[in-house]
Amino acid sequence: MVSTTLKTTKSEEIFAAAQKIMPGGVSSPVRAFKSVGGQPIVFDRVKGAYIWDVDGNQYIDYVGTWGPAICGHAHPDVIGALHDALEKGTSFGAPCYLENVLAEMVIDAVPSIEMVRFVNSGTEACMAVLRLMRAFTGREKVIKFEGCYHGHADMFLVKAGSGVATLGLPDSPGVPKSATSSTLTAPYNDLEAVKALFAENPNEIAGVILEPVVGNAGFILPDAGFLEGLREITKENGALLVFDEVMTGFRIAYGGAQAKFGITPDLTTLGKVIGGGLPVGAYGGRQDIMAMVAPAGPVYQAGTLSGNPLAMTAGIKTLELLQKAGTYEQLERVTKKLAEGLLCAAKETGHATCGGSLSAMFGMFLTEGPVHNYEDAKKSDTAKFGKFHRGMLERGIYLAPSQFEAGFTSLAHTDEDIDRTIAAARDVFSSL
Ligand code: HOZ
Repeated sequence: MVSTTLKTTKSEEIFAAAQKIMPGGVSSPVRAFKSVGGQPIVFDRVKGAYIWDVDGNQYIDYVGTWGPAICGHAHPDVIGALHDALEKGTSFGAPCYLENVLAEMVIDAVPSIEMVRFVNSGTEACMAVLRLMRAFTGREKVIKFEGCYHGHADMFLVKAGSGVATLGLPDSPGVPKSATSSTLTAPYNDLEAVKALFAENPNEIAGVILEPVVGNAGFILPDAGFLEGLREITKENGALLVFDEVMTGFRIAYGGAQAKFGITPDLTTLGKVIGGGLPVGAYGGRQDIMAMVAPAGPVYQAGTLSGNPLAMTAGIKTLELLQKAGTYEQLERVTKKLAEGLLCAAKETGHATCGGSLSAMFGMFLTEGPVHNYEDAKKSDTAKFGKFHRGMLERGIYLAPSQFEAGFTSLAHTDEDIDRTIAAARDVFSSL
């Protein structure tokens, strides 16, 4: 679909050149816009709640670099701290006091985390946590949920969300059967399916990993009792419960979804917000489990850039900003207003829709709903979503280019931004 009102000549030129030198023209699949049609815009700069593309168009941003920009893009305090840190060097590959500072902040905030290891991405954190789950329990099998995404490591590319769901890909070629033969799957929000897997695999399941609020199959909330049920079932079976809070950590609440819902897993993975926009991941949890990680214990995991001083600096400053009074109330209020406004705009113009928000995360499916799991999410009208996405882009609103990704707000989004977004949605829905 070619845009009629948006001038994107430079974006088109750059993306055409990119496609000749990088697979699909991108460094990560979803941003290529393949599922929504049209070409991606090429970013020039970001600030607060806004993006400017290389053609000079301005957009209100609801992707927030896929989660990290919770304080708004290029927050002056984060940029200032980074300037100072840059003067001291860009990478140490050696212990650095900033790691202690961020580790203590994470341990203070996240109920399950007594010790933490920093890595460079959410994918790395999930890979490492799986090895640790297996080492600690002496068991190989793991349960994940359909549509949940835990990075692109072999063992997790089974019925995965995010780009795999967006592009409608089968489980990826190149992943050996042996890598996924121990990965069991269940529908999200289905405790009976989880109980059945434990019954069929007695004393073989190391643990259950999930997004406590799903963001990678679109925005899906856990049903009442689901997280509690998983906590009970894993305990009863001597298995570990792992929350992948790469998206939800410091976003759903300062202590993550586990603090919001009052359910404490054994281990947690983090990313995005704790890096303040620089590449970071982390995994942490019970001290007796984390003590198995090398060099304290035998479970190997390493990284040259792990604990990088710039990433630690951006993370520390971002968490400091989030600690200010009223932060999460503001995020909750603005996001609720946005989600309710979008749903209302769709319904009043005759489009089936469902969705909602929690703190600074939101989503809308173009189906009657309700959506409790990935099968429900797949009933969405993705062709209509593509048209909606393009219409919003043409009106200066940048949404995740996939029906199967959650949306993110920030402290920089104003009521005026939200009003403009809802008005644009009403206009687009009226035209569909
Ligand atoms: N994991 C990101 C979305 N959940 C990837 C986005 C991208 O492909 O750019």
